[in-house]
Amino acid sequence: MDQTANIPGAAVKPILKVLLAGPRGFCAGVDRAIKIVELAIQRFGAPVYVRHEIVHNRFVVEGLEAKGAIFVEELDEIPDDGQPVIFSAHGVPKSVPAAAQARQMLFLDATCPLVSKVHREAERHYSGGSHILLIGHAGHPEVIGTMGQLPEGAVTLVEDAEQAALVQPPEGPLAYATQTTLSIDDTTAVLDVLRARFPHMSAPVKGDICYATTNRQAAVKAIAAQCDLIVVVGAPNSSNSVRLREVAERAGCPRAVLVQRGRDFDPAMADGLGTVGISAGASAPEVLVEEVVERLRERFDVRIENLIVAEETVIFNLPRPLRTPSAGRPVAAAE
Ligand code: 0CH
Ligand code: SF4
Repeated sequence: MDQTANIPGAAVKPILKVLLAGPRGFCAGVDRAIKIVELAIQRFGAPVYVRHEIVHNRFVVEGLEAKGAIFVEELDEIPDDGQPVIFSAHGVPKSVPAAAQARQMLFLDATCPLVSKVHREAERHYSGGSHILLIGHAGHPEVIGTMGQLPEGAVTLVEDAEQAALVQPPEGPLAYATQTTLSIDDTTAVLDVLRARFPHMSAPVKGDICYATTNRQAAVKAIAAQCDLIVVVGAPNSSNSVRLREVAERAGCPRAVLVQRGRDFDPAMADGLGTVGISAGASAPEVLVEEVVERLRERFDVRIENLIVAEETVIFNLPRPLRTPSAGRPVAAAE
């Protein structure tokens, strides 16, 4: 019962069902990457440099800046002050640790182990003589990192089904790899075209789209048909978050929006609606989901329900130099 119902003069808020998609928000790779920055600041003192946003979320980045992290896009922005640099969760081309080593910089690699797995598999196929078709989005740091595991010309980027129909890889064996955060349905469409053209193309052992991407998209699909509006909490440069918004609309929700946090969301958007769904990208903290719910409470008598399609128990080890409380300063700490 709405608490304002018995207060004379108080407006009665309309009831709004809010359906929370689960899993949503932080994945194990994001959790690990943020912990690496926090522990590095504790271990080495501020500043700790981070190459690229550790994950694509301003709130996370600003929180780490307040603790002593300095974010840069390239290593040449970092002075030779002996402080460590951390590579973001999205992965880096091989040239980046090589440049760090050449400058005798102390570095820690926060690349998600599932992105590193894609790197290793691409290398394995390449050393077996295959040309690699990489399905992904041009310019995304994960794509730059994966392409940069191999020499120039060893990988051809395929962005969509149209490009899949036109791509002309060199003669000889082929293998494919993908970005970890793609739309499962879009990737299936691209692969259908590629497989029809190149039936002998080798595939990743278990698929490259990660468990977190898979589960978050499945959860959004599960709520989509019941929702009049879906709010995805995430950043516009967060590939997996942008995909969740698209998945929501394609799965039958009439409208889906991407918002960074509560203050960017206008709750009037839900006027006249019965059910609003909420999800969050893998780089969006739960506190930002709570902000959106609070904005809805300003205007509605919110009734929360959860729809959880999978339990997640994945945890990744920290890089070795950060596993023990004080192992001293490593020279180079890639892992
Ligand atoms: O979804 P993208 O790859 O843009 O990255 P994010 O939003 O920082 O989420 C974490 C995934 C990092 C690498 O898979
Ligand atoms: Fe790793 Fe997947 Fe999370 Fe990316 S989205 S950091 S690949 S678990």
